[in-house]
Amino acid sequence: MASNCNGNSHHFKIPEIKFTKLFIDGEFVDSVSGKTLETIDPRTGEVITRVAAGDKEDVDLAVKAARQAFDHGPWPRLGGSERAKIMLKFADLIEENLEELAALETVDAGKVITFCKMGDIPSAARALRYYAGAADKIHGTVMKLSKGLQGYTLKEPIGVVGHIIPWNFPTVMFFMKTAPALAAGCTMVIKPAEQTPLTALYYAHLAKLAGVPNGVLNIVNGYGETAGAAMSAHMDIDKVSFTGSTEVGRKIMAAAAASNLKPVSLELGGKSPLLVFDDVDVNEAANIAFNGMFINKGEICVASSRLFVQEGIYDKFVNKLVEKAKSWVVGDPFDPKVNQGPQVSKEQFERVMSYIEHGKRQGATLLTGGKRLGQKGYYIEPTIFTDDDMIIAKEEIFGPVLSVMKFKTVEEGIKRANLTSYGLAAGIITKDLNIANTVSRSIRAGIIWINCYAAFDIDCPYGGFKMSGFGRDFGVEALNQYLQIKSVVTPVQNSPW
Ligand code: TXE
Repeated sequence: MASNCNGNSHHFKIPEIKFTKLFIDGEFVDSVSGKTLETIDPRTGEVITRVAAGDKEDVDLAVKAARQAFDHGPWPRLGGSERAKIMLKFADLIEENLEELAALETVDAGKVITFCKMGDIPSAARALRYYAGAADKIHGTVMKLSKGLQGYTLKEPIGVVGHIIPWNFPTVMFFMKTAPALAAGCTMVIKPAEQTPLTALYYAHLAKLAGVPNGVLNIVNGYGETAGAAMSAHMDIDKVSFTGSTEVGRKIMAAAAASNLKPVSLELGGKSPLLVFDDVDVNEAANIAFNGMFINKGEICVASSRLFVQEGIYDKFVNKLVEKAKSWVVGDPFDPKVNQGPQVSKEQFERVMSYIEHGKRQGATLLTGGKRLGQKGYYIEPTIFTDDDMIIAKEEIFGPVLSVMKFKTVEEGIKRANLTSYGLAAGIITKDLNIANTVSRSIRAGIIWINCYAAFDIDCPYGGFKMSGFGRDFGVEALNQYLQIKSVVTPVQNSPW
């Protein structure tokens, strides 16, 4: 391990926390119960601040405001270009406050500041601009029907949307869900993860400054079992969009079915395979594979956590990975030299450590890492096991733990890659176009990267196959998730056709 700079935390200043209340109907308000929740600095385990904790009553108030804004307010009735104008302003305001937002995200989620500045926060502005560009291009189709009829379809906003989001990419998730919903003309209630409530409240403030009307965008921080459950069971929420665990995804779907049958879209976890073939440049491929796994401290749903390396280069490849792990800097995420910050919470830290212990007990070979770093905060060494068919290679760990496995033939690689109940992402590294094409068609996953990994673009939809969920974020597909189609049919009198 190159370094662990836990002890230096005090060198980096925590930004001032300006917003700690719920945001309902355009105002920052306390929760009805007066309850609050702690948000923790994962670098130290200390409390950053307390924010209002919403419950069913607060969700009811937020939904009421969103309903009113949808049924009677201007937002869904504005021309698309008018909504776009406000969204573009919102994007500009995010860029103007980039430094502060990046620091808030870093202290709340333990994400490295350089990535927050270059990736997460700018991606918010990008998402708003992308969907603003689509807001005035929402078209139906005209149909010449049989028996003297003609018809057309209208794409209408689906209504009041509930967004339930996780803690690993608080900003990216916030905008991958709210930007298309705003463009569609929906109104919404957002429940950020209880571990990372801070940036969402700042975004609410900026939305108001940009001119998003009251009631369109409401934020109820709170716990999943209370605020989250109240949203999925709500009779007046017309759609729920969720990213999180498979277990909670099931609960949300059941609650939606038992209430008003609202449609849901679910982006759940993964255990994504990356296949590396003999013909590659080992150094380049090892870079892709290493980053695919350890970026964002392994707290990324598409992490390439099952790495299959073809036998001809296996030994050399594994050595390269270990080399990379040794020069990977784990430490205070505010330090620009650092590659990996702390896991988001004590709970996640313990969960990851227990998987590591389980791997050791099951007899997996530990190549590097496997230990906590420092005495304070939730830092874990980048950990690499070689193993086959063990629990650690099957279940989503959601931390810096990689399983490397050896394979012989293309057919075997495909078969083993598909041996999972998940189907979120996969990667292939090869110079052979035919192998790349065959494997990409054969793997059951929502996004396949060839000779790159975790290469996201707002214009490229992604989402799950199998138990990784359904529905798509990003791209025009995401916009369609917030629209519904109405068909209008009318007779054409005296038509000669
Ligand atoms: O997720 P939860 P957790 C996976 C990853 C991780 C595991 C557990 O494997 O280790 O899930 O993480 C809200 N009704 N992913 O426990 O609980 C919750 O408040 C409605 C993968 O943190 O699913 C938060 O806002 N909502 C993933 C959100 O759901 C409920 C990202 C996600 O939390 C609820 C995160 C309920 N009953 C975790 N219970 C990905 N796909 O990227 C909780 N929530």
